[in-house]
Amino acid sequence: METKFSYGGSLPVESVQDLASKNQTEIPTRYLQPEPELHQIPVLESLELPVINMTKLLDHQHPLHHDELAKLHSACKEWGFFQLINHGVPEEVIENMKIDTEEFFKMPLEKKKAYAQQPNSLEGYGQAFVKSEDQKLDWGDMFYVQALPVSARNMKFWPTQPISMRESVDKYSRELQKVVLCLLKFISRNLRLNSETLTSNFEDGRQGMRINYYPPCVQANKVMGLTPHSDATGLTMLLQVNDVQGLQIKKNGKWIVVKPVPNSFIVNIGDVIEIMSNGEYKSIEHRAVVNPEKKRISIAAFHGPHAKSNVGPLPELVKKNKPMYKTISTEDYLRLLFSKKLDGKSHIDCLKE
Ligand SMILES: O=C(O)CCC(=O)C(=O)O
Repeated sequence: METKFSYGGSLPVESVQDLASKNQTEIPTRYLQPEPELHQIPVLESLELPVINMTKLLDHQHPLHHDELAKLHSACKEWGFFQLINHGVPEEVIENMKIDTEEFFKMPLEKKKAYAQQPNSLEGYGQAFVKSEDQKLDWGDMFYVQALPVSARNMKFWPTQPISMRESVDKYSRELQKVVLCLLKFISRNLRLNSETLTSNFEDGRQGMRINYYPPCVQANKVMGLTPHSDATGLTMLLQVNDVQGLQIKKNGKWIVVKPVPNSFIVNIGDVIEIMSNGEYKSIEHRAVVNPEKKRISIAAFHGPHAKSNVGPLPELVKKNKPMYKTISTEDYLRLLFSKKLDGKSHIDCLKE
């Protein structure tokens, strides 16, 4: 049975979807970001994320199996991000998740508020990581639940409307967990580990599901949908729900625009894999920008180790090289994470040796 920890919550703020529906010509200053933070770093449209084909990874007889493994290694090492195709998640499971997500956000504010975040919890409908009254706010709402392990679910936050949403989230979360465990086996092999090494930490692990809703914004180039950050967990699978781009990742000092490939998931290395790999793979900062005319919805599923696992460099990887990060319990790690606002890779820096 998973212990339910409380990691502190987020200060309640107005729904951005509601604010955007008021058709103001100027938005409140709390959402306007300082110019340098928005536009100092150049944005590049021309680079494409590596695309990894799961079929080639799974089929050991495939003539390109070893090439695909090498491609995965280079994607994890050089990019920290890739798009995954032929992932095996049934189309119906993805479609149902998309439909119910859209329907949830179409509900009137009061109905969504029935699932509002409570003090001291990040689950539910609201915003994440609002830690002070003078902090700049992101132009987006979110809905977050702890989806796995099943024993950690708090059903109070699981919508009963739309009527199929609970089932959709359940099926979707289990399918994604399978894909992640599979990918972790290949990642282990690429790190010269036994193929079960990473999965032994992530089997029955934690999965958080965050649905991000970014309404259109009349001052889109002055706001941020989601502040630059790296993901604190191990491996994230991101699904773009509607056909509007917004994700950008930092590479070689530039923001790279991500153009999702149809029927793919965008997968990224999180801080826990950076730490466990002793820095061989790096979690990469990313952000979401906002469209002036269209809403954008994405679903991020964050996969972390199980509660009994420690977060630290894997012993097999520190035989020859010294550990680059401290080792702490998963519980202390999560406490550290949720005590701060999102701020690039600042929280992993606290763990550097
Ligand atoms: O909306 C996106 O594309 C990015 C989402 C994300 O980075 C997150 O939820 O942590």
